[in-house]
Amino acid sequence: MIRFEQTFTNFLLHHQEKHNRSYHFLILMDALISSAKHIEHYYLTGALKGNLGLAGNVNVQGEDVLRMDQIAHEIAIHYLRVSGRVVHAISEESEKIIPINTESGRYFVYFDPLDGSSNVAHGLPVGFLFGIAKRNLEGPEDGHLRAGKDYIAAGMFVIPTGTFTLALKDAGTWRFHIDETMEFLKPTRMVLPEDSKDWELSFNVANRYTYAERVQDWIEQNQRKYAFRYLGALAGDFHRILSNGGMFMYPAIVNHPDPKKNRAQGKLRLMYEAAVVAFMCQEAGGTAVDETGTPILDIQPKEPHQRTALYVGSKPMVNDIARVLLG
Ligand code: FDP
Repeated sequence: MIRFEQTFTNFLLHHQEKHNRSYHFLILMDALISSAKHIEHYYLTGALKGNLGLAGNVNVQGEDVLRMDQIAHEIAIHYLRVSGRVVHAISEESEKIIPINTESGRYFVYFDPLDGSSNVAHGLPVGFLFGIAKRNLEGPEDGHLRAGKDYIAAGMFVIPTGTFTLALKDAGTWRFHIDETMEFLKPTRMVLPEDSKDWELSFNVANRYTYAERVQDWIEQNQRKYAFRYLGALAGDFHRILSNGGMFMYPAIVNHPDPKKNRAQGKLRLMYEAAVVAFMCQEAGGTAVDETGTPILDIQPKEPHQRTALYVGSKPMVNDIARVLLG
């Protein structure tokens, strides 16, 4: 007997129909899925074709640009453009906001097409993360940058593993798997497990002594209770937390022996990293805060590439560290 699973398209069509929504969002999602499949193709053959190395230039944030970063950015912008549904996009790979269809576009898309650069040379998992907000359809639209609480959806592809996770506002977080025909299938609702037996803690241990003392103390008191996992690519690490529960954190760096290497504002980008996983986490029953204990989804971005510290995962654990952070 052949076993058939529901396709992503079928799932989304039913979702839109049930909530009396337009088809525009489907066209946008089709563009993101086409982008992810295309990026995945380049990534899988990257080592063979020499695409996993440096592009030879440095971006505005002072980081070496990888050839795959450029390819992934170009692919995503192409599909977003032809969708006709995007007002403007913010990409990790472009300093400026990218105007796309400023007249009749309907959505704002904030994305990082290839997140987790230290894994690229090895062909190991990276993420394509995105958040989506909607333009004001009732009145004038000033195009201001949206906080995570104003996203209507957020998701991530873990490339090249063939997994895709999408959170829809007030409708849950869903995981899909790619099949041999490159179709995403089998919607599975993700809910963070309440039972702490499988909870994990995920952070870069090498940074541990550069964190604020109160964070170091919290780690000291809690580390023995949990398994420890760190892949070095937010999408992959957060993928595990969504399944097993626990917490991923990238705290502010305030005690580095070389003060120039401190990152008091945190490392991760608010609009296309932290708010994306915070949105997925909230829809799965979890929560996320920054270094001051403020909910990530409440932070109003002031600029496209704003950074933040991030603590994201199971509510009891994130609330516990938030209490410490709030002092
Ligand atoms: P990367 O810098 O390697 O692109 O901001 C992105 C990110 O990866 C995340 O995906 C990842 O969780 C984190 O930074 C890894 O940083 P460290 O190498 O400092 O641990």
